[in-house]
Amino acid sequence: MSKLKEKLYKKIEEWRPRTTKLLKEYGDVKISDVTISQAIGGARSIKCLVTDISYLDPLEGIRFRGYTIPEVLEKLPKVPGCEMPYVEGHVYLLLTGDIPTKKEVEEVAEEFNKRQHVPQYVFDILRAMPRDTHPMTMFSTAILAMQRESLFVQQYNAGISKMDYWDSTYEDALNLLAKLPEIAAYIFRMKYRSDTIIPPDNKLDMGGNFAHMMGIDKPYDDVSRLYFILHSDHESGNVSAHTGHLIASALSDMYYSISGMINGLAGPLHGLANQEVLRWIQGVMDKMGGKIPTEEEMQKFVWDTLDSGQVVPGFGHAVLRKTDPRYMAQREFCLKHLPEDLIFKYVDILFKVVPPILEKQGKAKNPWPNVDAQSGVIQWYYGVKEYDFYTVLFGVGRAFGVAANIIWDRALGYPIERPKSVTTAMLEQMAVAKK
Ligand code: NMX
Ligand code: MLT
Repeated sequence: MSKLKEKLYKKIEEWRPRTTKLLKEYGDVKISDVTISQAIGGARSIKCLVTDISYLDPLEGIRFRGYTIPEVLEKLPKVPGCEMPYVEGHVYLLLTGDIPTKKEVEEVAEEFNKRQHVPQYVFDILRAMPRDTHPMTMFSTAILAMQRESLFVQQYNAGISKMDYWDSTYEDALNLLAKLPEIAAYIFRMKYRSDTIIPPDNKLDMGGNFAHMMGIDKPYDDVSRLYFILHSDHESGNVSAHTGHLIASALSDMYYSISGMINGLAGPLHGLANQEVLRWIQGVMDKMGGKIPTEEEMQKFVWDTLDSGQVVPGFGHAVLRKTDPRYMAQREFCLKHLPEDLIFKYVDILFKVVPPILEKQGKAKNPWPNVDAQSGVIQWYYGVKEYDFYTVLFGVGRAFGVAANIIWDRALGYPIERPKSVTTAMLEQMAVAKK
């Protein structure tokens, strides 16, 4: 058994009695009420999911296993000569809750290296798809195609105990996660770089190897590490994490679950917003003939978007009520590495003009920018100008958090998810009865 798996096993054994005790002794304690507007309005703020991988405070933003983003970036072991930590170390943190030592990170990197080989049939399937297929469709399909590899399915069919489900789920997770950077880079090079594929270099860490396979020089390795870490998890109610959890709750395996969560991430109100931000900014740039707009000119573009009934991409959030710390982490990177970049300057003006406009319009509950407002700028600067690829990068990162959640769901024996629905007539009756 690998050191990581051994540690995880110990943590699971320690954790199980906590969940059992809560269920047995306090199962009827009420933690949320549900109103009609929540039932119709996307279950907003209803507390009915449990995860210990990350927690999202509306004013503070995300904490991964209790650590804020600056703490994660500071405490996790760094790749020698680089600014950013190993993605492998972040995976260790998400899974176990502990900050790993350098040696523990190297062991995880070794684990991933051993599992990295992508079966040829995955590439064959990608190549058989029309080249103009959206990269998220390709990414999801490639993951789904590997479902035949699932060890969980084999072991389930062999009749293993429920207590052991997590073990083969963990194996599936590591096998799949190890392959995602290569699949993503393959899609990119096949679609956008005249089909010139760059094979992996097993001597590199995950972020370094991804930059190498993308064919982009330093500091794109650090950009990749930062991206994968920042996008990894956002507690469990967001569309992608919730979709992954929901699918897995039917005991569908990791491949089905991660492919499904990628499909949820591909929506413009969720992960696809990062491509929408760049598309929207490009539209503004075209109108401005490439020059930097004044604040007044930018205000007009924002109002035009709102007046035409569209949302301003990259702003607003279902939970956050302040600027997303993931936005701030990327903004700091931009201020250090690309302060004079034209698109960064556009984003900077948007940071100033959009929140007061959304406040004035009075609809959005959160007028501040989210992670997607800033992420495309960095990609564009380092040469990834094909913005429909951006959500794939989000997806690689998100897979680490969703997979960690699913392993723990299985370890703690969470049941199939099945909320109850009511009819409109029932709501009307309940409403009248309350008057
Ligand atoms: N621009 C214009 N209108 C907005 C925006 C925005 N950025 N954000 C919210 N609103 C509107 C929203 O459409 C709704 O309008 P209506 O009453 O006509 O249906 C109203 O404000 C209230 O919405 P909220 O309760 O503030 O937001 P909700 O929780 O429903 O949705 C988002 C959250 C993130 C879907 C929403 O803010 C949005 O559409 N933002 C733009 C797209 C985006 O950036 N998505 C990425 C989110 C992060 N991620 O990576 O997933
Ligand atoms: C996410 O990272 O999943 C988004 O910010 C959306 C969310 O948390 O609802």
